[in-house]
Amino acid sequence: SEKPLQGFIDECEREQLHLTRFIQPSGLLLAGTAGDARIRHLSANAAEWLGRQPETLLGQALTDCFPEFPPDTTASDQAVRWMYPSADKQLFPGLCSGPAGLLDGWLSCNDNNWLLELEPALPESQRLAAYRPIPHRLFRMPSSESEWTRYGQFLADTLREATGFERVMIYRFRDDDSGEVITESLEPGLEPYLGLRYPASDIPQTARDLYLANSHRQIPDRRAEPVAILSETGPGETRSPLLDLSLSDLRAVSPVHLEYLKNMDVTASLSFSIVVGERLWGLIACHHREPRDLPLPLRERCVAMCQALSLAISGFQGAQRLLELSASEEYITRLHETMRQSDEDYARGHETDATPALGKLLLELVGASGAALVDGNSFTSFAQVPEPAAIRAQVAWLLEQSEEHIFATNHLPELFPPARAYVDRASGLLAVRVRHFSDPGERLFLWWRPEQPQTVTWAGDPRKSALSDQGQQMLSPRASFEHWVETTTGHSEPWSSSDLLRARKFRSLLLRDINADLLSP
Ligand code: BLA
Repeated sequence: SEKPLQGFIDECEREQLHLTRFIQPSGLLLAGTAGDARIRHLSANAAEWLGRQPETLLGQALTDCFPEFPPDTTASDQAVRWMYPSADKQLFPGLCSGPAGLLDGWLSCNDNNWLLELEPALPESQRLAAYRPIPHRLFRMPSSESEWTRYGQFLADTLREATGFERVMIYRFRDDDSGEVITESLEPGLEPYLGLRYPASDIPQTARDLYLANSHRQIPDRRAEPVAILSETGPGETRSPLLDLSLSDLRAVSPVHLEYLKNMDVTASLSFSIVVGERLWGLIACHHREPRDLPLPLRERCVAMCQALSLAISGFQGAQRLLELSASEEYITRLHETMRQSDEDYARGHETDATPALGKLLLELVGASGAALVDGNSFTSFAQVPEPAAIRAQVAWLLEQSEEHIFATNHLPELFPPARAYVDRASGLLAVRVRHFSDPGERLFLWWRPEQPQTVTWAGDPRKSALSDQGQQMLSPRASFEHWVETTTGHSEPWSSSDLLRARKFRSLLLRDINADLLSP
């Protein structure tokens, strides 16, 4: 039934991923409280990697245990450099060595904890690959759709070569947090995932938040046994101190996600976050059926490539917004003049010949197929619109709905069931209210868009994003990624942010008029 599934998904959303007390065994962890050099947490595999017993490390100052740490600093600025929150993780190649050889260190610190993660150093044989410059092509911002397609494919292919993973996907989030594979590079013979849609619940919000703080996440082998973290309980403390693993790359993987990877036949996963304007725009996800552990400098080189993409997207969106803004300026001015003309004609009791021009401009303002201008009880409509009675019913519904100045939906029939009778004219509605507090009448602009049936191919039935294990009381992520085709009806093309911007600007011009009229003698 639906209930336990929803409960399970809620539980996933509550899972405190960053507070797990385990790491993956591909490295070791030393950690302490921000601002304090004492080692208070240590992964249980430290002895095997460093050749020292945990008791000789826990409670000691990190700087005493590693006299060489941190390199490149004088004693006086040591504390400032590394034990306080900083925006960037720091890489220390070949920081120390132990029975297993040379180790690379990775240091991070947030408001709660500093973390020093150690992993096998980059082998000599991979140095050339790690220090190869990033292809300069990636620093050039594409400007057309076809250039974007080529750019994405080039990045995915380059990452597949650089990582040796079998599959590299650019995975883009949509407004409803579901995601779509928009670009893919894969080893010949594998089934493509290009174009597939995955539900939002496949990546809980908590995991998304961690991607905002981290540029990548590596899972070298989902079958690897996690390693516990030992903590030092200080004098007078009854419980182990909190350890915040938000910035850790070794952080053990959630059991639910391990199951998910198994169901997808993935053994190693490596993903990079694409952050645009503080928002997680998407992920670049790499899959491999065999275990695969990429040395830190190689991962960092891939991160730089992914950040070039993030910057290119930001740059493109910014440029696009400026273009739209200047184009809409001119447009809105024309519409506004026509509007005034028509109002003046009306006020003088003249027949107005501005009406057809007004209709055309109104429709083009936001790319609608029908529009209406409602003044109190009367209205003028343009092109493909619902019946007069249906328009009145919509207006009444809208007015009792909300006080918002702007209302937009691309699925009106779902919110307002009578609209099911005319989906061909009004599956999408954009409404703008213009009213001054001293003005008794309500003026509304309505725009409609027709139904546009959409076909989405989901990787598995999204309603079964979680399944109950047969016979067991356990719930697990869905086991089937069989294609599941959904056709949505009663939906229109959504109103874009620039449609809404134009509507909003138009509204403010009209309001300015009202104010000017009120002030004029
Ligand atoms: C994490 N889920 C993730 C991650 C991805 C996905 C990319 C980030 C970790 C990683 O890179 O492996 C999902 N992976 C995908 C998708 C594609 C892909 C959509 O390759 C498409 C091609 N997962 C579920 C359910 C829950 C869940 C029902 O399906 C819980 C309700 C949880 N997913 C879950 C958790 C994590 C996760 C907890 C975080 C894992 C971690 O970082 O420890």
